[in-house]
Amino acid sequence: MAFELPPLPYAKTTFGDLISEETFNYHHGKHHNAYVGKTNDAIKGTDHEGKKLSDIIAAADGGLFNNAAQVWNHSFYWLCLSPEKKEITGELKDRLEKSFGSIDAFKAKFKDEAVGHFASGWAWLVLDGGDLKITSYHDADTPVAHGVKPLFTLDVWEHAYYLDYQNARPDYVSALLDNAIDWDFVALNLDGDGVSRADQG
Ligand code: MN3
Repeated sequence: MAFELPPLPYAKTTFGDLISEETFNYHHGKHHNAYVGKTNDAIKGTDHEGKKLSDIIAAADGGLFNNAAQVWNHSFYWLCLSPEKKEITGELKDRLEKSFGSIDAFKAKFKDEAVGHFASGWAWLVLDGGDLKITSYHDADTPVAHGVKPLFTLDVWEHAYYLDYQNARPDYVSALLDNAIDWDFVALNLDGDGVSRADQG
């Protein structure tokens, strides 16, 4: 069965100035949708047809890897966002404080990684072994291909923020980190396998 563009888990108009409806129209409706279409085109009639998205990411390289990884990364990213401001609580709060010193210090370090990442890519909070780590990967690259558990991501490709923030990536990262992250979803990933949240097939 072909992969599908997953519906957004909220209405496109609910983020106000943080993420505009126009950004969702392009980012979800055109960019993410194009990665889905190109992945389906690339696997048609090959051994990859019928496989899970995560298994294709693990096995593929080149264009198929890039498109399949972008399908997964975007599906995961939408789940990390919330139109309602949420607080970091419970076990996630405890572990972030233990790993980074405080919630403010975690956010500052994540922002440094996301803003400092050169050109296109993704900033991530992952579980590596038992340790919480902040990292980033270039272009389409994804924790799915690196054996670490994804907990949270921000898309730092220009298409994620240019319509709303122009070239001001720091403003996009700060605005979302402080106002638009579903920390309940992030906390859920501490116990789940992470990858399955956005897998298909
Ligand atoms: Mn994107």
